[in-house]
Amino acid sequence: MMKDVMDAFNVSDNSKVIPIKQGLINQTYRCTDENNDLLLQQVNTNVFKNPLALQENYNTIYEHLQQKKNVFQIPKLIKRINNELLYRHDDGNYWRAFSYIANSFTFEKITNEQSAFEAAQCYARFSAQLADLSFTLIQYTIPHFHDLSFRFRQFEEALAGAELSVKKGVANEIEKIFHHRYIPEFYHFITSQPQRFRKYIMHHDCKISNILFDATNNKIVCPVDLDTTMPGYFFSDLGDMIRSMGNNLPEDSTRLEEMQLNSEIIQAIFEGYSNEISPYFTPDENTWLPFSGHILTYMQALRFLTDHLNKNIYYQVNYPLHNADRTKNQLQFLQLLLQWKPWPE
Ligand code: GN1
Ligand code: MG
Repeated sequence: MMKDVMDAFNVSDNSKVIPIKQGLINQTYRCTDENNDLLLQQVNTNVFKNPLALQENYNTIYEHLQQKKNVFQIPKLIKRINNELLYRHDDGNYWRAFSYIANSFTFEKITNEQSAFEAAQCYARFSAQLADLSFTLIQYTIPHFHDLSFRFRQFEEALAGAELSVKKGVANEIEKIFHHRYIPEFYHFITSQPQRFRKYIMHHDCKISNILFDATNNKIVCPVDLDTTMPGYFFSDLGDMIRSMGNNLPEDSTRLEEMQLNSEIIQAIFEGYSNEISPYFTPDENTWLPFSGHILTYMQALRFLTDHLNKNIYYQVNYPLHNADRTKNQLQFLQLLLQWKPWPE
């Protein structure tokens, strides 16, 4: 199978193929020979129903960034003969290829405040660079992706359809989701005030591992994994950074008594992000920016819990209670965020 894919992108048979472990969604391999160094990636079509939309968005973003001076260069898409952006294997799977940026590396885990600051600055600059790109040129690769009202409805449906025994096992978590109901209510308020809260093109997956660093000087090269880059509200990117980098434990750790909120890292993220983005945001967005982490952490707990109730149809799991454990972890982190900066009246 791999050979067909390699042939499709003109990768020679004697290339060195290394699987790249990243994320919960796509399968990626690095292929290297004397002439080429590229990433082959299988698109997860359960998640991304329209793989061509991913590729077209990528091209649009790539070309838009090319026109800007002195900004990061994102990896180039490798096209097939006759300019095709995707390869569809006989087994129905879709594959694509990117150039591998030489001498780059990613962090799995944030280690210091300086990198957190720079990563946040990078994601903010990315949105800023795309601020003059018309929304009509970007396709919604996952409709309602960070739409908290929609996520709440999905949760309610999953709850209605779940087996009693499954529900009983996560009764506490279900209760907490309802307890923090004011968060989806605040989201509803945001969406009902279009003058005060606008949309911007956001990355929507701002993990530290989605940033390439230069191995020589440790400077940031560019953000990668642009599949969910599309219009969204002010909280998405900052919120996901706080959620994913501000927690001292991995998002599926069960050692909850050891969980700590890393306030220095969160402050660095906040500064790096808000310094760059504030001029673009409305006064209301700037006021509510510090609560981005609460919204995203709640949304992630909701998504993991929904998937657990649905018996794990979306996220990859290593054991049956994996999504339940992820939910507990995210709810604990939400609790720490609330204690750190109390939600206003
Ligand atoms: C998924 O696979 P990864 O890490 O890029 C998910 C994100 C979640 C994340 C939680 C398309 O991202 O929204 O925050 O898992 N991406 C999609 O680990 O659903
Ligand atoms: Mg991703």
